[in-house]
Amino acid sequence: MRSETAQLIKLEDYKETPYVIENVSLVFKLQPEATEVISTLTLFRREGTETGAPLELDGDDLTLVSVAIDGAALAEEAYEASPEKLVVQTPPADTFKLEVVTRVNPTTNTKLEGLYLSQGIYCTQCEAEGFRRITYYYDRPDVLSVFTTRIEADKVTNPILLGNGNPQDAGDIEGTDRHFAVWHDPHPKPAYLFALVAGDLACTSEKYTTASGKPVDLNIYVEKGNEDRTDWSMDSLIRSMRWDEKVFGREYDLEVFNIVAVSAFNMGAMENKGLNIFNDKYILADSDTATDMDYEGIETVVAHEYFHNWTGNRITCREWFQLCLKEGLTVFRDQEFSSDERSRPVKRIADVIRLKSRQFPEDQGPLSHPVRPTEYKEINNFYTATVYDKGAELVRMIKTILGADGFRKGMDLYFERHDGDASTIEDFLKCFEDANQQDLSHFSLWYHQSGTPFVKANGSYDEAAKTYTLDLEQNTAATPGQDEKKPFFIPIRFGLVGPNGDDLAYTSVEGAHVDGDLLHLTEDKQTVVFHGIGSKPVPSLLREFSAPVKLESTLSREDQIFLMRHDIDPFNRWQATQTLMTELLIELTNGEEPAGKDAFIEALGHMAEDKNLDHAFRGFGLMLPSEQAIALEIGKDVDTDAIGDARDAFSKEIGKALYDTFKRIYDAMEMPATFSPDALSAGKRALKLRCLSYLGAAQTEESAVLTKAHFDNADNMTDRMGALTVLVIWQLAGAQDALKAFEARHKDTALAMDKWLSIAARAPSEDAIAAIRTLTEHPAFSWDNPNRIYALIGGFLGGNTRGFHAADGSGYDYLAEITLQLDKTNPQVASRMAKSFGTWKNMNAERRVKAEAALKRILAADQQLSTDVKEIVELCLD
Ligand code: 0A1
Ligand code: ZN
Repeated sequence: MRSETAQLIKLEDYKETPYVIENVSLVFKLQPEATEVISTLTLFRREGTETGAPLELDGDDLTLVSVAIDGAALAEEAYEASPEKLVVQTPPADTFKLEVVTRVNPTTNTKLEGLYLSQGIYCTQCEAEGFRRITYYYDRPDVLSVFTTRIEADKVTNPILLGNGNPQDAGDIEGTDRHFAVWHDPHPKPAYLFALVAGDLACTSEKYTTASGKPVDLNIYVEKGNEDRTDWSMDSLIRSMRWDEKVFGREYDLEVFNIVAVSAFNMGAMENKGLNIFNDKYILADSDTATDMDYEGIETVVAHEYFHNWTGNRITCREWFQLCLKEGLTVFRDQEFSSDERSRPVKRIADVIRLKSRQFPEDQGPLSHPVRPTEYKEINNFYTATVYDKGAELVRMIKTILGADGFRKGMDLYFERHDGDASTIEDFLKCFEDANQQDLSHFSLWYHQSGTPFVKANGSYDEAAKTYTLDLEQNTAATPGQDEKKPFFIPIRFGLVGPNGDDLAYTSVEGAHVDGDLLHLTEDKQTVVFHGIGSKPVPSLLREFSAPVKLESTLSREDQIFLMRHDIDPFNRWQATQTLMTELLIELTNGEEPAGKDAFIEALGHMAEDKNLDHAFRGFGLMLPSEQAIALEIGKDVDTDAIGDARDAFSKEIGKALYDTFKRIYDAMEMPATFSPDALSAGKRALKLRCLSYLGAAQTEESAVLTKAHFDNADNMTDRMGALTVLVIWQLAGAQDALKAFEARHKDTALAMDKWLSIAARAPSEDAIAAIRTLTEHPAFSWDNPNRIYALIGGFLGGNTRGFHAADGSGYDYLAEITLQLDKTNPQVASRMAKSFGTWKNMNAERRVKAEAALKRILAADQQLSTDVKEIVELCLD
């Protein structure tokens, strides 16, 4: 059951199941309120299990109809059934067939786990523990079985019936208005990869031939009326399939690959074998409703789910503690795919922005956990930025340390050795060790030790000796459950930049393992001496962001500006800009007048106009750190109003100082005649909009007119949404008209209205909570659909820092209120919202008092809390 009795699950308690499930045959008699599920399991006793040992299967909220073994109904005393468990006391033989009939109600399933209805479409979500909401089963990833699924449903309302694997049979059910389809998946899989879909869906199809010549039917199913919005996702799928063949040597392994887009979905998408189910946000796109970021997101998520076919499905996880085995690796693979399809440095910058804005706060607060945790109460709470994004960074570091060839050898061995297995991180690392004869035991600490390491670097040049000495130090603050930290193995890519911008060569080095441009920092403190350095260099450290650490450099502002202009590593040019912006913004927040501000603004102008740089890169370069990023950097006693004021004032100052520059770039930008989502066009739009946002920040009459005209003339969603955001955030003339015009144009397109809701949620307001309450009454909003909640409530929590962290505590009170409200219908969504409390300890005393009280109010509420919410709130209060 939930909360009160929720127990701590521990990695050390892992044990194999006493029985093995060889085959699963499922029959679904779909009915909106009473679906019958007939499950026939072929089981045998595992070697080592005592004869007659009880068989205990998982359930969640199940109604048992009947239970039989080898065709004979079980006597009442032979089993025990509750909604959460089915126990057969003494199974009669070593091999037997268990037939269980359960009844479930898809209509009332608001948790969106198990079998549910989304806009009249039956669909399932079984990861992590949703299968037990369908039938009693060993609902854990190390139980792999061959599934055959028969789906029966009404012909008119559900003409399309889909399951995992290949289609085997289909037809009418005589004498009824129902029909059936049978799907067979030859690849043994855990239950979390099970899926079915039934509904009246439109479909777009393509034919694909794998590298070895096998034909595959590709289908994307969507709600009727959306079929002309699937071109981009289909294109992304085909490119992903080719890429995985070319880069990892992995081919698809079934006759069909089906994707279904549904509107009610808790997460982004799900990699069910042969039948991916997607949140429609990550499938549907056309230029009128999707932004360039949406196009990129679709490309990434389609690729991610497809790549799971090998990293996740063919090789799965032994238990959920190994989640990063499939997720970190698959995120790494989708990042590499996008880097190859687009600009690698720009993609790297985007990924690091994401890591620093989502994972760093998590790892520096009460919700910090290792990439491979060792305990949890609710696994759904561990689909985190740490598991996914830091997990991907760890795989990237393995590649950095071993080199591209060594990495590929390790991956090849992993696929060869573990295909068909439920594996562990230890198995994964062993493949890289064995393929490269290298010891990765020190490196493996990254999987077990949580927290963001802080690396300090201090350099000095000895002109007479021609040496450059780098003092390096690493330190990781204590995190929950881990007081003492050991030093990490940190690969630091670097360059010693000479006066003309070229990297200086060294003749020899001592104090650390250094190979070319890669230095291994392995101890708490290391002094590294480079010999043969002809002139005083500026060190460029952590190029390409070679490790997920926070680098504290002692470089002067002049040196940072030098790197911003001259570093050959584009990532570090961007990083130097960010470091400077952050330093200046913190001083401005503290009411100081920062030294070097004008020189920085001038350098920013140069970067904006540097034609040698990618448009998208320049767009990113101009972006100020978010208010949350500044808050995290300040770290304690944060006053979000002061940060907001400083950031607004600095935006305005930059906007005014570089007004002509931004206007010139804006006016001169040549755009293609028709919309295309390609990276170059998207980069141009991003840079143009970044310039517009600074012009808007300057709040001149001209810039208001320009922004409104940009909005009115937009022929695509990127420009329309970008201009609307500038109008609303800077409260420019025309903002209200633009909001109304947007609404009138998109009122019938939910995904487009989500953008409207999130912009409205960010609007500056005297009474932000009243504004949000009003927006919850808007017809575009619904408490029943996660996307609407993520847009409005998520937009407020993540995008309206002043409102959420209001000093009077109103934002915290509101979050407590909606956490409790959402917990009654959808605990996963409730706990995702509640995670916004994760930074409360960094706030100033006034805010901390209010946040703590709000958190305690959740625990004390007169309602049964889900394990999901309870665990998050308790961790926050710990
Ligand atoms: N495995 C999916 C994400 C996912 C996880 C959990 C879900 O429900 C609790 C749904 C989807 C992925 O990584 O894409
Ligand atoms: Zn995934």
